[in-house]
Amino acid sequence: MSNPLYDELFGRHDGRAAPFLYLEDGSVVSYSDFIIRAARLANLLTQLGLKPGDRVAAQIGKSPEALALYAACVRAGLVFLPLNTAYTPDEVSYFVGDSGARLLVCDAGSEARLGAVAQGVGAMLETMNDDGTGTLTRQAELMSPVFDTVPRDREDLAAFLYTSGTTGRSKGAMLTQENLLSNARTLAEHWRFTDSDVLLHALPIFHTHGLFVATNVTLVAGGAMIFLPKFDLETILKNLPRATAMMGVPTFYTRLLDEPRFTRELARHMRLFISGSAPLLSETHVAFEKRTGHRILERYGMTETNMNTSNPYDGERRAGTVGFPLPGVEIKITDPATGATLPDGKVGQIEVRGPNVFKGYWQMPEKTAAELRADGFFITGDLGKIDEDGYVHIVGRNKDLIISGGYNIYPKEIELVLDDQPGVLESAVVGVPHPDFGETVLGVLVPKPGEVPDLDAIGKAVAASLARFKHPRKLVVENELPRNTMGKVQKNVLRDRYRTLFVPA
Ligand code: MCA
Ligand code: AMP
Repeated sequence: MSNPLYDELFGRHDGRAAPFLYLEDGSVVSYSDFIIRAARLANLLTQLGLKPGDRVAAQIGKSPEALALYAACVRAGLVFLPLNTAYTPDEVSYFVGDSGARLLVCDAGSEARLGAVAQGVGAMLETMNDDGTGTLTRQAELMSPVFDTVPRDREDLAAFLYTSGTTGRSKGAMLTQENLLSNARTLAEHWRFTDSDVLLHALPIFHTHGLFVATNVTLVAGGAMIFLPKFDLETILKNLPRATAMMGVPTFYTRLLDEPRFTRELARHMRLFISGSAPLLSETHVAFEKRTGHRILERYGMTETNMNTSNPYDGERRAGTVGFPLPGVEIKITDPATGATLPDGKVGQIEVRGPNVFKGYWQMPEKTAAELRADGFFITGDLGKIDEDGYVHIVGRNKDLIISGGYNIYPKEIELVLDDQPGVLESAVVGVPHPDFGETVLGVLVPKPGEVPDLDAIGKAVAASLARFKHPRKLVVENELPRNTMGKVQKNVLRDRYRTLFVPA
């Protein structure tokens, strides 16, 4: 028996001298070197006592070793659980506890704080720093570069990715080998990736976009990546002439357009710019084409489903749309009340079915049943329509979600913290337009009668428990929240009221 995901993404590159990663310091990691690093790590993980199916949680920076840890988990049949490096120990504690992770990997600077977290749930703790050093790498160096790949079935779990929910409690999306592999193959073919491609990779590798789209597509095609720790404009400008493709969130593209040194000449060698994770404004699409001659290819996906739709490679890349369902993926628009399929042109909830759709939420059968229908269609929570030419348009969300710079933020999670603060009767958190992040977080507080909430102290309390990107950029006080006749808070009224807070009207 084989290990389809390992064999196709990594195994077939064994011994290949071709470059895989170009690093910022000028060094290059070849495929063969990468496979050896991953094999040593796989040996170590096995020696630590981890068994196929065990979860490995990793809150680590972006390095070749971090990527090798992902490959090692796939090879050893372990479930990889990457975590946003911005998460606080409180947040990490929930993910590690809920997933039952047997190993937590973090950087040495977080060891003291996360040691208690790991101990609390009986997980082992090892370190891996931003530069790839740490206890895990040190021990791995002593291991054999040969490892017997653990056989896996396509339906076996390969990864957990946590995604927040409207109730404020994050859910572990269980992704199988087949989910990841089918999508990577489809995308590589659809976007024409080959072993001549060099992808400019400036996304984080703890989310679907940077790990399963950008990295897996490169691996399937056998290409290389310019592997940058983060999106830094200067570094991007410097590296663009060496790249053939880039994937990014809309903020990448608006930041590039704000920079006069980003010219047609600089983008001349590029074959493809892809955008996703948040809506790309039509204006950005148009301005980008005017500046560079390239039409950004927008696609649409989710943590639970990987990628669902994409604009065409050869045909018209239509601004303001997310293109067509990918080969093998079905999309339908349904009535949120009845679930009945709606005709083209009508707005409803977007549902998706295909080999890309996840297996369910870890240990949450009710939530799984509520979103994943028995016939295999997943209710995305996005609202959209299909136009007369078959292009899918996303027109809104049927879920209370803010997307800031490509990061998802569920207001409920922040409201729960705000509601707990002294002097606060209730709160509402909404997303308002932001010139750099697309949307940003605004917290609206209603004081208890006769009390004046201390906004500074509230800001500190939020900072102690939630990741920085979730913090409200501003807190405002209102006497009461607007409600409809059913008593439900009208967030649209608040969004309208504050829509010019960060962008002039
Ligand atoms: C950083 N900060 C943010 C964000 N990122 N605040 C709100 N939203 C953010 N996205 C904080 C920083 O901690 C910092 O705090 C301050 O904002 C300004 O930081 P700055 O230096 O401007 O930010 P940056 O480091 O340049 O990061 C911005 C970024 C980054 C490049 C847009 O957020 C990013 O790489 N986003 C990509 C996220 C992503 O990969 N999403 C895909 C999810 P302070 O002021 O205190 O210093 S997967 C997905 O959505 C689906 C499946 C899909 O379809 O792809
Ligand atoms: P996540 O939970 O991080 O997987 O984010 C998935 C959500 O991001 C989707 O449900 C959409 O709301 C949003 N999204 C992803 N790609 C796009 C896009 N191209 N346009 C608009 N929204 C998008």
